Amino acid sequence: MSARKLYELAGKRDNQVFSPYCWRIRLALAHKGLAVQHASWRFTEKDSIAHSGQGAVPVLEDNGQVIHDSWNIACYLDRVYADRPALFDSPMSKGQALFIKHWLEGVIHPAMIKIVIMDILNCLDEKDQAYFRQSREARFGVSLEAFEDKSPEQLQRLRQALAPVRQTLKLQPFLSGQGVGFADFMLLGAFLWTGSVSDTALLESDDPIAHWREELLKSYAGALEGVLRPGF
Ligand SMILES: N[C@@H](CCC(=O)N[C@@H](CS)C(=O)NCC(=O)O)C(=O)O
Repeated sequence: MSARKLYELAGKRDNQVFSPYCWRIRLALAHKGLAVQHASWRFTEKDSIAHSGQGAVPVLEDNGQVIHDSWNIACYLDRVYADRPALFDSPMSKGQALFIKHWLEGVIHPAMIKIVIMDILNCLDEKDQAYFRQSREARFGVSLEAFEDKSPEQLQRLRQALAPVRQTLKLQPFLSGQGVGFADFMLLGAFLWTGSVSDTALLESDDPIAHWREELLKSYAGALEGVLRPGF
């Protein structure tokens, strides 16, 4: 058995993984060429990750260490496996990736979740549905049905919010520059999250971001095999 284990959020099926934060780490491990055993986890299985001292995934076990939080895990992987391909190629790029993390989580995820909230609910294991509804309705202050917005205007708001990515990709192949880095995995994680639960097209097919996404999906196909929704 691998000494490395990643707990990832799953839906009805064990291989229906969809958390944006877990995708980041699945991609980061693949980038570093580190083998890992995947453990499917549901929201209501708090006991199985209690040893991490909190209740959210991803959680990584690695040679006796238990690390949680995708950003912390990425920093840990780059520190401990510094001889492998980098997630951040300098302290400065790490600092800038931290800005991208907060921009994604503060601007892009919220714009996306309004579009796919009911798709997320529908993909969840039965035992998670009541927990998800109750915790998210408390967070958003309205019913999930009232929160959902699949209107063309909401899609447009998301596409406009992604303009800095489009501008960046006109001048360089990746968010991280000339090579792929954790900033790319954080954005790709957001698209894998929405694409794993929903068939709503968030990008137009001629969007340069769609091209970037396709290229990365091809490069990391091995890590995504068996867990991508058919047709993604
Ligand atoms: N800041 C954390 C966020 C992790 C997180 O929110 N994970 C969600 C799954 S997408 C979770 O496990 N939530 C537990 C819950 O809602 O009870 C990270 O980057 O890893």
